[in-house]
Amino acid sequence: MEWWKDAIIYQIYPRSFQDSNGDGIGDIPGIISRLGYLEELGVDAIWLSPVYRSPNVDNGYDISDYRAINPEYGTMEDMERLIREARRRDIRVIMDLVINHTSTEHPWFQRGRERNSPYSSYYYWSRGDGDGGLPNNWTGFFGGDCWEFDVERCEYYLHLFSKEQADLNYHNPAVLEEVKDIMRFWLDKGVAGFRCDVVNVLWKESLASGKKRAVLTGMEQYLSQEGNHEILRQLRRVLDEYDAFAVGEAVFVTPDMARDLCGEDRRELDMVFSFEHMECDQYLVKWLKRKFRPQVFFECLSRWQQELDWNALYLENHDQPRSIPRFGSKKYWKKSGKLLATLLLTLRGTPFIYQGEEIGMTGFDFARMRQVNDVESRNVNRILAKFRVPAKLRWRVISRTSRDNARTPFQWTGGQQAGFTTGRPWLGVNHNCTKVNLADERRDPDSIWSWYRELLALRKSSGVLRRGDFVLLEAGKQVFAYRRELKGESLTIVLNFSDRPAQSPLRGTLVRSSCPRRSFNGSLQPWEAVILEEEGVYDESAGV
Ligand code: ISL
Ligand code: CA
Repeated sequence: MEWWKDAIIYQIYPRSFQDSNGDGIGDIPGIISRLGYLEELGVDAIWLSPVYRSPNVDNGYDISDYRAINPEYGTMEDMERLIREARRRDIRVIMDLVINHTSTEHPWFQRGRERNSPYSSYYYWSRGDGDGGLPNNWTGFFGGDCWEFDVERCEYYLHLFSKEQADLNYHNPAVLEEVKDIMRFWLDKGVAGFRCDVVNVLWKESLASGKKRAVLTGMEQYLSQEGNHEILRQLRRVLDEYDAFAVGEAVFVTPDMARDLCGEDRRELDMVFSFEHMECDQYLVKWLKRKFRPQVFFECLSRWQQELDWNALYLENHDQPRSIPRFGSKKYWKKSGKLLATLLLTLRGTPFIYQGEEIGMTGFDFARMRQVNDVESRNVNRILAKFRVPAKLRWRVISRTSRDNARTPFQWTGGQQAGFTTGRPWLGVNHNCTKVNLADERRDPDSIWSWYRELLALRKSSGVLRRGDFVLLEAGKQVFAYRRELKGESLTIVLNFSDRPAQSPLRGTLVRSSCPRRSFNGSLQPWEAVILEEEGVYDESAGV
């Protein structure tokens, strides 16, 4: 039924969305209490970051029981109520499916430590090279090597992420059967589908050492292998039993690789989250920031628009620092927030709004490492300290890139703890909640939030925006312009990514502008976004 092609999906990071019982931790009853808000905003589905039982080393991405709810978040009854209440409001629920690894507290891992247990080969165990060396030279996503010695079994196990997240071994067919059962368990409860975590690294072709790289040495053994495609095709059969949906998080993918994961003829995923546009402001690794170059960003986005029939569109999620300080301008906070909203909601694909993005949240305002929770940031801090990088420089790197930037509590109001909790929040609330908060923005017709709502409604009412083709008009140093076309109708979008005004050769009847104006004569204010209709004919002489 492809409902997801017309949908706008909202990502919830449950721990930081809404606390209901004053323990400082967001929870499922909290989410239920905000369904009215999500309905008012106009989203069609919510994707919940993991709510399964977990020791929370990686905030739920380390699962110890796939069929239980983390008691901090509520009960199974709460979850069932959420699904029900959401459905009543025509909002689908999508769960996070983390199947590359489990927590080392998962019973499979615990029992698998014994060699003659049926779970013995659910994970990658290896003795290493015999004289104290590791089994291979691979390096992990959170920095450092990716083998941990288990004293009980006297062997190393593989972990591409933290050492508390052991990689599952799909060479053992029982593992895939377990995953299928887990999917059916949740699909039977009425979830509409899954966001599949790091879904292109499941299959490790071999454990051979790899060519040394700046990031992820060894990736050629597991990045988008044929074995991985076979796994996805099997998962698709389960999804098809329920007409369910799947978006995959695909790391280090090129458009070619992405097409193989979600091309219509492939029968694997419906769409993928890719990363290239998130890498426009870095050298090699995310910790090495460089100045954001809008043109590189435009070219990247256009390439993905042109090369894939359908994209999962996002500018933020729980792993990425907030988009305004990154791609926009702190000085032009409101204007650049509106411009980024326009970008997200006018490209071809399914837009994913991350909680807080719709009010222009800007990351954390922490002053020191002690305030940071993210396991990745902590690992990196430790590694940098080992290499004697001074604390000040470490903090500079981490404060700009830490995933906690996206994880501070949602700013509902300008009051105590931003209305997130009556207790002490698990992660610090940004003090700018007095200025950036839903309560104020909802009252203000000129706010970022009001702009989101308006664009959501516009996209809903416009077949061109939902389904139209993408045609690139300009990817300049500061202006990004494109047309969406469907059956002879078209809309032109012009975005000025700069603190300076700009001039565009494009003309048309004004549909929307993020600045107050009645018509459009080609001049754009700083960070202005305009949507034009009909006569949006491009002047070829200006050159594209
Ligand atoms: O930036 C990255 C790669 O360029 C990483 O953030 C990577 O995409 C990410 O670590 C993978 O993300 C997913 O799996 C992790 C979990 O920590 C993340 O929160 C999740 O989104 C392990 O499950
Ligand atoms: Ca709580």
